[in-house]
Amino acid sequence: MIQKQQLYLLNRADEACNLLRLHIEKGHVVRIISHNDADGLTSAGIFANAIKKAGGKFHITILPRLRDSNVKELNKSRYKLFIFSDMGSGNLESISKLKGDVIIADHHQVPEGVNPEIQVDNKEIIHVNPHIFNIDGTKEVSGSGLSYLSVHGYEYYELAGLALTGAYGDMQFKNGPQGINKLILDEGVANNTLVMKNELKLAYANTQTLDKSITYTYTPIINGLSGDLEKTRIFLEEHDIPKDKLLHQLSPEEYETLKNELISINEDIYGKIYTIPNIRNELTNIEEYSNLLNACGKNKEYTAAISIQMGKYQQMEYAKSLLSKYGSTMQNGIEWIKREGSIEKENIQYIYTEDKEQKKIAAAVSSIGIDLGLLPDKPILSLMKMDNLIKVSSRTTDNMIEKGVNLGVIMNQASNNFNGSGGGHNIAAGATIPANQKDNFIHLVDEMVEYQIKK
Ligand SMILES: [Mn+2]
Repeated sequence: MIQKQQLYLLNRADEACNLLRLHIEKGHVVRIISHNDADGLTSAGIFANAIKKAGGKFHITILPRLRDSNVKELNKSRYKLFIFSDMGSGNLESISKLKGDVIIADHHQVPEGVNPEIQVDNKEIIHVNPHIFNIDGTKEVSGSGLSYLSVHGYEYYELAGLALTGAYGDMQFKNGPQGINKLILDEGVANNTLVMKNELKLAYANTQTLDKSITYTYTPIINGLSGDLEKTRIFLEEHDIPKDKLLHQLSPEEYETLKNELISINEDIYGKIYTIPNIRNELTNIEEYSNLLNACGKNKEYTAAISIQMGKYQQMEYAKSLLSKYGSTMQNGIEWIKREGSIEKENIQYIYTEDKEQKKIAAAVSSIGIDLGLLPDKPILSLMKMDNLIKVSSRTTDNMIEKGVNLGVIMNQASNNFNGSGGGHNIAAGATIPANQKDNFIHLVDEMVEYQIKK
């Protein structure tokens, strides 16, 4: 059943599709600007695939963060249609000054006090954002889902897999797909472009040997094994399961043993997985696909990430090596959290790093640290030093959201207070601040969380 609010959003996305079609028919090169995480990369991949299939041309730029200066720079070019995906809702004013038509497919919160319905006389700006229609953009649809909806008029249902891959990357699958994500899943299943099956939910199962696959699994947590390669190897040895095989290479007996043993640790380890049929083995599992793209993004290998999505696999082996390295860097990150913990304030906690490898995984391990019980359940900031700036990534849990915490609002307001910038979702948000304001920023965020909880 499609709800009324969802229908409004779908109608808005259809307007975007009509505008895109118009520009493709006129032979315009479409300018796509998207985010560097798995969600942003699949958002760009969905638009790129759709435009190519429809006979059009595109030019993609992937950015870690959209600044007003990036938007200004775009005005020097003569594109007639700009698409911002998984970003843009935080930069409506500068985007409204662009000379061409605009589609924004973004699920981030619009900053407080800004009207999301921008109207400019001489051009079209179509803002496809769930928050405008009171739909939860944190759980029910991601940038990739909105991108999928924005090309939905073309009926390229084979892109449903990428839509869910991005949503997974933004951690929208904690309780299975909901809302718009569920609609996309159902549509994919109905068109045989997505398949659901019951399977062990091991990370990287199609690309990593079992010992690593189990160690690198954090959703769900396998207590005693997640993040601990040594204990995982002992566990496999004890049960006569070869550590250097891939999951699908196990004999039926070995598979049954592994399945039962893992279920006895955490029953959530066996359940529904979402797969894309008729694609290379490494990309069948949307979770693994998402991790692969994320690893490319973290290493700024955007061309690899986009070309793999377009079915060009020259850089696949390289992408897999990045994924493998990412897995071991994550594991080192868990060791780091185990060893040093976080620095606790009254209402929040934080970790700080200047190390290049740790910066890649700080945000991810901070929330896993909470899931593993290594860290307390308080909102966590990961502070990463970049020259004169500090990049802040903040995460919290559903439990804290229920108590009133909204990190998107806090990152936006607290960073503005120190001449920085920021925003995002209630559960995960980011900011950039001048390095010399670190302690003041932490103090302010601590107070703001206290205020939100007490309100
Ligand atoms: Mn996103």
